[in-house]
Amino acid sequence: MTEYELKESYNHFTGCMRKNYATYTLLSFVLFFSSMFLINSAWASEYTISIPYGAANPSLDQSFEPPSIQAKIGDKIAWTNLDEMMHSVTGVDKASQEQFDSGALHIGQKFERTFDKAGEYNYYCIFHPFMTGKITVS
Ligand SMILES: [Cu+2]
Repeated sequence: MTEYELKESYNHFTGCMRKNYATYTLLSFVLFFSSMFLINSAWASEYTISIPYGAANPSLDQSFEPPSIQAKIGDKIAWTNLDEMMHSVTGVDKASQEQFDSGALHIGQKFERTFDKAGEYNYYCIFHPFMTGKITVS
C-alpha cells in the first residue's frame, strides 16, 4: 500500500465513523435504558394467589391459597379464580386510600394489584365473607 492509499483508506474510515456517530450514540442510549428496565423488572416480584375449586364451601376451609403473603412495595399480586363460581377480592378497610376491589371475579378470571405503600391489607370475598386473606407489604 502506498502512502496515498493508506491516507485515503484512513480518511474513508474516519468519514464513516463521523457519519455513524449519531447512530452509535442512539444505539448506546437504547441499550442502556433497556438494560435498566430489565434490571428494574427483575427486582420486583410477582405473587400468585389462587381461589381453588370448592372455595365457596366453608366446610372445606380453603379460600385463598396461600391465605397470607409477605410482599415488598412494588410487588405484583395476582389472584385467579379457579373455582366454579364467582368470587371477589375486596379490601376490608374501605376507608383506606389503598382500597382495592376486584368486583365480581368470574370463573377463570384474574385480578392484579400492586401495592405502593407499606401496610397490612386484609381482604375477603363479598359473596362468601368467610373467605379471608391478608397481604403484608413492607
Ligand atoms: Cu367467594
